[in-house]
Amino acid sequence: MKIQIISLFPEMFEGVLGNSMLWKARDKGIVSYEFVNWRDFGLGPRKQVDDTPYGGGDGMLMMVEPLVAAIEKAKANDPGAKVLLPSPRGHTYKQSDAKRLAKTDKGLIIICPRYEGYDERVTEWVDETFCIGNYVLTGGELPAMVIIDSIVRLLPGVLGGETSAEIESFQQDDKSVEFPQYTRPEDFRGLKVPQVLLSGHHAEIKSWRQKQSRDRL
Ligand code: 4FV
Repeated sequence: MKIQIISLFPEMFEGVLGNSMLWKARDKGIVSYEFVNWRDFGLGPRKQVDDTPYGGGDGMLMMVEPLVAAIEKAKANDPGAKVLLPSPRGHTYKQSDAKRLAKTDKGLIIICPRYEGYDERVTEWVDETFCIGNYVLTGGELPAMVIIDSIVRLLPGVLGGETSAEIESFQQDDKSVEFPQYTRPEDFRGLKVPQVLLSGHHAEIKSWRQKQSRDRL
């Protein structure tokens, strides 16, 4: 899977994409991360990429021209890629979206907004807009990292035990959270591991775990 990231701050991704599973996935050739710096498409001598909002209002907006130029550059690299835009105006991003996007054989182009937002006309070049939560961030880089992490870990060959993704939270229905889990020691400062988990009775363990799984609060 080719993942292209359009950002003014590509260096922000080094720590996240350069470590652990996301790095191993790249190392195994399962995914590639490429950056398109949309400053390169800025207008005029000062490579302008933002401007004041029509109709007034505080702050600056991302201009449509530099951004569409950056998207078209990324599309030229991967014509079939899906263009994703993290934004508070988007659909709430869920595990089912991660599963669906991980299953597509298409590449991804993820835009990372900055400033107060973007010129709405850019959405003509966007396939899906996602909101990762009802709070406001300084930029789209963190939402992009969240989306990338949630998709890449589902790609075949990334997670160690292939099955582990199946039993985890939100996997079946975007709302059920997985059962609580324990590991050594059996007794930590008087806090004991539930006896059933030490019993070896798999059927009892299975039903205990089902009872413990619940919908997210
Ligand atoms: C956001 C979110 C988010 C809004 C203005 C970036 C910021 C700034 N994106 N889910 N919540 N974006 O807060 O996706 O440009």
